[in-house]
Amino acid sequence: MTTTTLITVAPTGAETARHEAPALPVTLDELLRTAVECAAIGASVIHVHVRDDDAAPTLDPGRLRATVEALRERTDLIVQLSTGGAVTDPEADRLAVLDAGPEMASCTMGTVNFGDDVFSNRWEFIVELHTRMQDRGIVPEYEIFDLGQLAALQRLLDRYGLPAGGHVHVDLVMGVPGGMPGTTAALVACTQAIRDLPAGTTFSATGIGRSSLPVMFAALSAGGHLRVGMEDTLSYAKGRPVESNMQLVARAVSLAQVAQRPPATPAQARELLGLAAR
Ligand code: KMH
Ligand code: ZN
Repeated sequence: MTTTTLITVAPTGAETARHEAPALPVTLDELLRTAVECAAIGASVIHVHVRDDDAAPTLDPGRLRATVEALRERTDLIVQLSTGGAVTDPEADRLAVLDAGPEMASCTMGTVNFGDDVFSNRWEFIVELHTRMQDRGIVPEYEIFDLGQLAALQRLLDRYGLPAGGHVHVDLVMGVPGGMPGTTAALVACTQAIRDLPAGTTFSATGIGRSSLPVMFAALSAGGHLRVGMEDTLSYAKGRPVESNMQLVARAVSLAQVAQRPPATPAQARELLGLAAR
């Protein structure tokens, strides 16, 4: 029985320009401030994309490493680097993200139309990410943009074995134009497919844009965990732009408390996800 809620903050992403959302944390200082604030109110995981000096998305190895080190020094959050990057990032650079030494990294389970773009995740690339993470003891979060990607995950685990730590955790990224819709029905369909994955598999969910709230309610009622943040949501309510990542985390925390599943501490989150204690 799930007693706590893992709350992941995804503060920046790779798609939104600073001028579209002035509160978007794009510098290391801004990211650290956001991380400290969100950790203080209940986030336990941070899903990280970094930006360059012009606030453009980058997978620069030096910046990634410095970001991981600074976050570990300043917070107890589980640092999960994005290997998705931006839709234009080459596979080699996405694989090299693992060299920055995060505790966790994302691993998207298939190619998906992504608005007007294509987010490419070939089978061989997925296998390479999964097996490199196994070798290095990095715990994956499997990003699921569509129902069939859960079947792909089952195939991956059948052929290549469990991830580092032995626990399987997926994140349902719902409402991307081109992926599954951010609806209760779609989330329930995913929970059925998750039953075919190894016993104890956990899931979190995030709804892009206006699907944020319906997905949050559906995930909580289905025993799932939550991801929120400005990577996914820029509108707090109709006509009200998001003021900060903390505002979104605070809302997730209050809903988790209403559901009587308070936020997991980072230590509880490490235990749940099969990570070594710090
Ligand atoms: N930026 C998207 C194309 C991930 O971080 O792993 C991919 C993404 C998924 O954000
Ligand atoms: Zn991401």
